[in-house]
Amino acid sequence: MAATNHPVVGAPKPSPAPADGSVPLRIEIRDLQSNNPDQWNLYLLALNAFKKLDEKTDLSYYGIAGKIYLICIWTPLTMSKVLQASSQAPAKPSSSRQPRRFRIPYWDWAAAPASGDYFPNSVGSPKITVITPQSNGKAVQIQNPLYSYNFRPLNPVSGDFVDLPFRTWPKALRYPSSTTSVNAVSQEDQELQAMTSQFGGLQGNVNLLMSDPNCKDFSAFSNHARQQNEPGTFASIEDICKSIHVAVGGELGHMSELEYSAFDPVFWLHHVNVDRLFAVLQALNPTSYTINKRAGDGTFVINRNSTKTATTPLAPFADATGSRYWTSEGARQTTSFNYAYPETQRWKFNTDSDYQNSVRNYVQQLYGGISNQFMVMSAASAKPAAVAKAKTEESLEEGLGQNVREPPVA
Ligand SMILES: [Cu+2]
Repeated sequence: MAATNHPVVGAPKPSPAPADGSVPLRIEIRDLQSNNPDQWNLYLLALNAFKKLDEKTDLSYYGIAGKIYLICIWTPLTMSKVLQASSQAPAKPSSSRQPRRFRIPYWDWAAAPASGDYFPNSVGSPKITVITPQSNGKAVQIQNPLYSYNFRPLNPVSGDFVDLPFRTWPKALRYPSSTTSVNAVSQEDQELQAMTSQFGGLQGNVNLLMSDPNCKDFSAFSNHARQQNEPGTFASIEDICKSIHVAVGGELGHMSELEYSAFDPVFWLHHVNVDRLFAVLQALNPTSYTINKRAGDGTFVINRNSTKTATTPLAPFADATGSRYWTSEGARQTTSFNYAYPETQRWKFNTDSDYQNSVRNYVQQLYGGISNQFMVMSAASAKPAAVAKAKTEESLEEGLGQNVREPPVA
């Protein structure tokens, strides 16, 4: 592959740009599916088209999944932009599908799903229903682009797939039925079981990250390096992130192995959610977004023992110029990349404290299940709890409302 720097600029702004500074939202996958069938359809068609791009090109699914897996947080940006481009084609000629408003969805594995599918049905099914440009408005079944990735061709001599059994499997697998057979299949019931049984712990850990004073510092909530040396600091996003990889992939499933994880399409839904949790944490702790530290061993873009700060270039992620790199300072706000989350619609609030209250309400509503019940049971605090709950529902409605209120489709 050519050593080209592809600028990371995010999906395009809606045109004309809204006067209030709002940007389109990334929506939870189950909400996107049930609240916005048209964008959902667009997503599946775009992902399908994207996965068929020539594996030899940098910006194919294969090119991105195989080469950029190293830096989990940034890959969905790249992915979102490319998916956006793919979404243009199936949308034509109907402009009402609003491909410019399409944003890659996330899978919130720490919030209780209304339908009880702790692993989304839409990701675990081999087939899925869509309306294609050729199907005359009728729903037809296709191979589900969220289910797996078929290697075309599998190329074991390229060096990408040097490990057995990965170099023999023609597609990405979850809980492979055999670790030696070329014909292994995914065992979907197992990741559903794992996600269901681990749900309570995941929800509690996310709540802890968002609420515990020990987790207010970026170095504490972002990674587990600190945990080893400083007892008393617990869950980090990195720890939670890893546990999802393993719960979804199972033994020798693609998600469980760093080098191969991005070939399972659920990787992107998962990492968009990690990006979202960072955005929420930053909203709650706006001055804590970087670590000034010596780099230790270094990497292929970071010199050994060099000091990293908020203005250190984040190679290889080039900005719009194509020749300079993003920095932590420059990449603080997701709005710089033309997207936000239901929780992080800053433009709706007059003051920082109103905004933070709303974010805290979201966190309580989504992840604070147990403490919420406790408060309601206590007579003294029943009223404040009820007020907080009502406020939260209002904010949630506002959050999802943008998606729901989009102009009706033709
Ligand atoms: Cu990851």
